[in-house]
Amino acid sequence: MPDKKVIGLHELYAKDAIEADKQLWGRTSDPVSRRGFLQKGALTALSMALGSHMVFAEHFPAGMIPAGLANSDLPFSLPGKRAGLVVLNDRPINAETPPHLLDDELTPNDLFFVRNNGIPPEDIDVANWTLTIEGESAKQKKTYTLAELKSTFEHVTYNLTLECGGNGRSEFNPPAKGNQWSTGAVGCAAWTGVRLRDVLKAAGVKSDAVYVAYYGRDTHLSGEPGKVVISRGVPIAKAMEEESLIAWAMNGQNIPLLNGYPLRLVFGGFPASCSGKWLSKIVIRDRVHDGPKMTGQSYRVPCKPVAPGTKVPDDEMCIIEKMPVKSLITYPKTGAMIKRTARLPIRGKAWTSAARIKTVEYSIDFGSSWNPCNVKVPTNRYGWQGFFASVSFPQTGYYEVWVRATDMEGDTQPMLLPGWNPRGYLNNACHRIAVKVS
Ligand SMILES: Nc1nc2c(c(=O)[nH]1)N[C@H]1C(S)=C(S)[C@@H](COP(=O)(O)O)O[C@H]1N2
Ligand SMILES: [Mo]
Repeated sequence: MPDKKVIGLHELYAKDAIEADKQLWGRTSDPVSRRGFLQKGALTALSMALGSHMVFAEHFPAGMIPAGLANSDLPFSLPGKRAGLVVLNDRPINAETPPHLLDDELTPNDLFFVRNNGIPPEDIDVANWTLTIEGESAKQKKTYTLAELKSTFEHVTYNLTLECGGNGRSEFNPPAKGNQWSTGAVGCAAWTGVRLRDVLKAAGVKSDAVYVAYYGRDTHLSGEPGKVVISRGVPIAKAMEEESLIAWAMNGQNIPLLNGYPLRLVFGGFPASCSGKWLSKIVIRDRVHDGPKMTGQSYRVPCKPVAPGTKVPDDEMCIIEKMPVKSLITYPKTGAMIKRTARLPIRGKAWTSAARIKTVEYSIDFGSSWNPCNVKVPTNRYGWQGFFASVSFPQTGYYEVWVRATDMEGDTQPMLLPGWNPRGYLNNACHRIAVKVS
């Protein structure tokens, strides 16, 4: 087990002063005027994070965050989100979570990445929010208010990982157009709602049903009223899985506005683009859905591998369904420094669309040899799994810690970039961090 007292950087960034005080000093005190002693574990973590020993630690004001750890001073104003997210774009809003801020077992709502294709709805009237089920393959059309939805169907909660299909795009060469996500278009939350299949069954699913798709209440960037921003879907079998949700809560709270308040779909294991936000309509289709961003090259990869830079005609592009196995090192941050004699605790998350993660391994010799990590048991399928290990280094110098996850299907992560594709999807190459040992 990792040392419980080793405090993740995210926790230092995350908590308010009083909370940070408790974490660092083991007691509550006035954050500005009181002083106390850093606990040994906290000091180790701090020193590691700072890259050197904190001299005069006993004089460091309780609750204050060391300047060496302070994030940028840029004003940060995404509603419901915390400083530390990296904003790629503000119209539409796109923001990703740096790896060290994904260290929590479940991603806090205010750190969950945002991928918007349009503008979130304004003036949401929750009391009058409705969800309609219809489509060629629906036996009848049904409309529910939020209250009706909540009182009609069984409530369930699952830990579900959402990852944008374009996560990791920034590494592809030749580059792909679109948001240049590095590693942070991913998060895992406990989602509460009703099962999509219960709601579909209540409307009645005809035997010719092929696809289930969504419409949301966000507005197109053009401002054109009624113009659909994005309308994607999943094959009927995916819609019928027990973990496929229509959710109104995330980690026990309302879903943040930017993540789809008050209602969204959540499908673990599929590209997050299938998980429609600000959900207002579900259609049961008798064909593969053909809404905006479902056709052409969107969220598709070449059906057969192509050479980097190849132009691929639409009819040779296949819809992305299952997301590949992947992992992230969430502690320490890249650039960590450590003494030769110390062991470096590492932690991270691994996820897959398969039943679960089988193994996670780390390498300190650029993939020549691999050592096992301890992997936590998932609460349910599609919830990410924490892993940890304690790493020692044979001599001083520069190292990289690489991590590789393998799932129950036997699929594993490539060390180098996987297949190039025109839109830059599905990069599940091993995550790596730099470590300096002195
Ligand atoms: N209505 C609507 N739903 C949407 C989107 C959107 O722009 N509008 N973006 C999709 C994409 S591409 C992704 S990756 C996920 C992102 O979910 P998040 O912003 O909650 O992280 O939402 C999906 N659902
Ligand atoms: Mo996405």
